[in-house]
Amino acid sequence: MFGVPGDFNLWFLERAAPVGQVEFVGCCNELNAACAADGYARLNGIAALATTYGVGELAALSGVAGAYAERVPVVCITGAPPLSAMKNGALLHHSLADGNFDNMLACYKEFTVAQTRIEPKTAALEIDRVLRACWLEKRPVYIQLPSDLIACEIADIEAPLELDLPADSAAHLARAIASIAARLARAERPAFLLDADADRFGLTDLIIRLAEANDIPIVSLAPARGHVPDAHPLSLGTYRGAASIPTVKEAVETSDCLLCIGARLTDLSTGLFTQNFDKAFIVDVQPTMVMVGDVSYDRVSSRALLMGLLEAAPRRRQSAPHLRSIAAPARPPQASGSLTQATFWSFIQGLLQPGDVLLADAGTSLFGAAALTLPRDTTFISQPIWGSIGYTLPAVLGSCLAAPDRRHLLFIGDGAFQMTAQELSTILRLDLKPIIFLVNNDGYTIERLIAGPESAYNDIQPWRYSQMPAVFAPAKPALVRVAKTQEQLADAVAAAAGANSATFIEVLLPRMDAPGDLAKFARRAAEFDFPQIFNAA
Ligand SMILES: Cc1ncc(C[n+]2csc(CCOP(=O)(O)OP(=O)(O)O)c2C)c(N)n1
Ligand SMILES: [Mg+2]
Repeated sequence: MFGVPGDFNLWFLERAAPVGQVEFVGCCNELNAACAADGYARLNGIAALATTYGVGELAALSGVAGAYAERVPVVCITGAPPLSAMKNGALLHHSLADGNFDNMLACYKEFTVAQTRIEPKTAALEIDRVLRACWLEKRPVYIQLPSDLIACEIADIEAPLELDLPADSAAHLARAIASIAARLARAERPAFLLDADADRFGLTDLIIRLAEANDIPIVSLAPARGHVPDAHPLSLGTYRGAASIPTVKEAVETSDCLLCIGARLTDLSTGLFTQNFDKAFIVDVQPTMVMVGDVSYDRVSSRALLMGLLEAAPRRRQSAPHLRSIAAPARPPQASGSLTQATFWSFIQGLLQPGDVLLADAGTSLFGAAALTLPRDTTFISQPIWGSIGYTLPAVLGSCLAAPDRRHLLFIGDGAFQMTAQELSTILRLDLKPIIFLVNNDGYTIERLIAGPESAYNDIQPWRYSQMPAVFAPAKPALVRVAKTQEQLADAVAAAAGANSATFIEVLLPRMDAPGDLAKFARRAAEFDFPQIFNAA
């Protein structure tokens, strides 16, 4: 449980921590706590956020919305004023002093899948209802806990929380399986198109088994990066609409049976809506329903459907090996010279190890990291939909706590770092050991590529980043380096391998340099956002 205490939640924290099953991690602010909970839940399945009424919970809201958009289960618990005071409309601190105590819950209603204000009579039922929704829908929920209810006792809990999905409709399930199996039998070019849901609902292994049994190639959308190992013979790569590599584009766009798992065709996932496939060939698998062409089957859970297909689908003869574009082996970086985006990411490629957790913040970091070939068992954490800069620094706090034995590599821009920098102090306080690459390119480069390359609004105050670890945690060890050249980067990384502490490497990159085809993407984003200005030009 990540959060910040406040008078209305103090006794909740007092009671919750000694239970011994929940560790409370105090963060510097609530936005960071929400992102840390999100990072933790991505690896360990679920996390909680504890805030105080009004000031705390509203500060967390962007992080909670991010968890909603990216489909991450976080239980948000707010300590609220005493029930009686709220019912009487008392003019309290942390409220608008207008007697309204419904506004916070109303805000959270927009960004969570279930909400409740705990009252004595319904507490047991309501807490279970909301936790169940969080787990089953893999999205945030909101529990408002009035401070005076902390002494309220409920009857003993007799059975563990029921966490099964509501029963499927056997008839719908059977018809959906038969219909998809028939399509698969006819199909000459079936393909899987995976989104984040495949991972969130624990379906990836099942999908791989189904793909192997039927020789179906697998393509991922950006949010599913890293879920299927890049080295798997059936894994073709990431679909990005017109910007996809030819093998991926062809597999998806000429497929006559495209098995989409939770696919959300967002701007970033489709290279700005340049996808080109026929709806008639789509099987759209959602958590509790499936659309086959234009026929929908509700009360069909994705797991039961995939299991059914594994049994029912006719085994296809192994076809010729799928044309995969194997990433060119990373060129060993030249030994000398100033770093560029190209030489930096090529160096990072050579650094990756199986089992790494990679986090990449929005900005050039996400575009550079997304193009890496990932070794097996890599977890890739980013916010390709919500895209809130600064998310990854608190997220690495959460991911390190969730998987302390794995190596965590964070790539974050200077602009993003300035958003949530304080959480470096919590990372150091807890003796966590991520390797942080602070990509310092003197401001908001990704925005400069879209508009205003020289405009002051894309400038930021340069901080002396390498002194931050000492400022935030003077008594804690941290390996700190600044790398402007490839030798310095290589030295820093070699030192990190032997360091028994967090590593903080400030990497100096040119102001307008961008990885891969980001510059092209940025031009197209400008045309999309400001058509009157950029299409006319
Ligand atoms: C919370 C939030 N505020 C503003 C933005 C808009 N925004 C997107 S990218 C960006 C600049 C990122 O700069 P930096 O982190 O330095 O990355 P760079 O592209 O320079 O490597 C901004 C301000 C955002 N995505 N999120
Ligand atoms: Mg920058």
